[in-house]
Amino acid sequence: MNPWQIVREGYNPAEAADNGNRFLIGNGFMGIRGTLEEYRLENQVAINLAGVYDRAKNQTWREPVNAPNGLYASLENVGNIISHTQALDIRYGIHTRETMYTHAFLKISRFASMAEPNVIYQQIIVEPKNSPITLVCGIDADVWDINGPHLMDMHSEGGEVLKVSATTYEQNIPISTSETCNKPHDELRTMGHSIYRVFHIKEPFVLDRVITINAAPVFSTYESGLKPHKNTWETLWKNSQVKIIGDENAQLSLNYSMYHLHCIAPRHGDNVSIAARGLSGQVYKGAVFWDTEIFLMPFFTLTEPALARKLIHYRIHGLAGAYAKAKEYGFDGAFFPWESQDGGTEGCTDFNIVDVFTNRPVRTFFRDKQIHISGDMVYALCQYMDWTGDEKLWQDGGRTLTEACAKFYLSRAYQRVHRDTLEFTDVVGPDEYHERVDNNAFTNRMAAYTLEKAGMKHTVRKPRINNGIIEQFDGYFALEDISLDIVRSRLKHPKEYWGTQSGVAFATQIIKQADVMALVNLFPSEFSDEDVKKNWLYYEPRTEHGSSLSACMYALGACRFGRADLAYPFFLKSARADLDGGGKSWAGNVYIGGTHPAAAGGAYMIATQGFGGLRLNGNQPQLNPCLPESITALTFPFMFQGKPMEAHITREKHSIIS
Ligand code: IFM
Repeated sequence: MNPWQIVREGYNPAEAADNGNRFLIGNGFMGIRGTLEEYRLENQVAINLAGVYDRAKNQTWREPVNAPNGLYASLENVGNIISHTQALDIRYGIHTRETMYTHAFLKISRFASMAEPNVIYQQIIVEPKNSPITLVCGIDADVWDINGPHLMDMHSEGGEVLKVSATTYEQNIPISTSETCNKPHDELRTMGHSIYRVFHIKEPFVLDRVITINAAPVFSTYESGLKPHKNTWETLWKNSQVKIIGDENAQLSLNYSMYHLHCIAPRHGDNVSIAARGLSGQVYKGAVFWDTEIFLMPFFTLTEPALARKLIHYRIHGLAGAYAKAKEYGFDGAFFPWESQDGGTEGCTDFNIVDVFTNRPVRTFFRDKQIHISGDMVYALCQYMDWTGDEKLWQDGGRTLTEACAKFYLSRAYQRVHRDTLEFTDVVGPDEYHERVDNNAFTNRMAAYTLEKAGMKHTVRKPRINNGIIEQFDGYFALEDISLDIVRSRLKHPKEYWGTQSGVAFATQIIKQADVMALVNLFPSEFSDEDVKKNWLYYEPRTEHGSSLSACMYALGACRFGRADLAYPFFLKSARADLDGGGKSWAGNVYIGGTHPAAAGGAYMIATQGFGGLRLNGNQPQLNPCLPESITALTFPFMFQGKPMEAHITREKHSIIS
């Protein structure tokens, strides 16, 4: 098995959405869905731009913008498809398709340059078999949008350079796609604003095209773009690759996860972070959730601290939006957006789901009640500072952020007159199927952590514990305790949302995703291995894993009590989320398909913190491995307080080399 190669045989347009995620390429500035060159918007083709948002006319939801597709290419008069392969080289982010038609062979390769953020290189090889073939390639101006259209005043130009330019509806942000190529075309063709070059091909033919997004056209060749691109990838892997010995599938799957994380890291922009669906499209409004701080930060903190700092800085920069949100609800301090968009503004609405039965928007409480979000920011900041030793970030806004979040919690807290502890009522914890609950254990701990870090002396109410089991929120144990299968059997529609007060899970103990398990993992020193085990055994059968954020927390938990065998399937589930596809694509009538960066970040956490057992003990990194049977050795580089280190783990011994 080649641990750097993803291959799919056979031509199946029904797989376009899954393959679009599976074969994504990207360079942090943009993500290019892994669709075929001849596909158009109905197949979810997208060049998705990081951090560029728009609200289209008459739409309530803002979402990120897709650029006109400069990668379009198709053959005419080629007959039927005889064989077809789509492949992704995940070491260097190179997408290739090879198709044998009745009358020609076609191979197209492409990569989004890691060295030149605005640039995509494409090479088209056509080998006619017995009759002349026509190649049409250019810029398809019909852009896939979920809540569009976003591109206004579109116009196109053709000549040596093809160009389609437009401006966004809301803020007139210029968006352009340009294309150059290394051969003269036979004719130009236009369709609406789309513009194509046409080549009549009689002999084997190689065409190099360079597509630039929001930048001046680049005249170059595929080969010359490839070298700096590959060099950049080499450096990224040198600083991050986790080497797994003994288990090729685990190696491939983890490489794949980390490939995605590298593709979406916003190395080139300021005040940009990572959206919950990465750069795979407009789902979840392209917004940044707690996924980044809790599930992605460990990867970047350990492998690319400068990028991790940027991610925190995005939140510091977004404090104004968090102050505004707190004020909107009558609170002090900083209440961070649940779905953060450009500038740290809130993208989440009060009606985030559409009911499948009535097609009416449903009141959801993610925006106003999922208050653990502010504590998640403080947690990520402090973890970053502990691992990197970057105390300066505290002066550069970290302290302000922490104090502002603490102020928010103090103003949001509830105190009974006869008690001296603070409570947090009417909240939503990580388990979104139970809305408006009191004293969610995870939320309370995040609030307490924030108050501690801000130097405020207040006690927050601790969770109730029954026989070692932490009650997820007040009254949870009294809910109907039935199996996942029974709850599932109560569904009346495959797309039905399980949460909200009328959802099938709401009155039961079935939870959407790791909640208590997230708590015990994020605060490992406060829970013994035995505590973790008891809670794992209780909560796992009650967890639907309806979010891709869930599996990694259960894997990490299982490693705590030495059960790598229980962790391993959750590891593969996290690492292969986008490779295997098949995750939930609908929340009610709202489309939620796309890639799952948090699962990818979770896979990295499982490998390093779970299987490797990497943790800070006092001020020193240490290992406490829990290797699955199939893995005989694990090595990985990481940065600790400015120094490169390497963890070496086998079943017999382990060490950290600096
Ligand atoms: O942040 C998550 C949330 O925890 C569950 N629903 C999806 C969000 C984005 O991944």
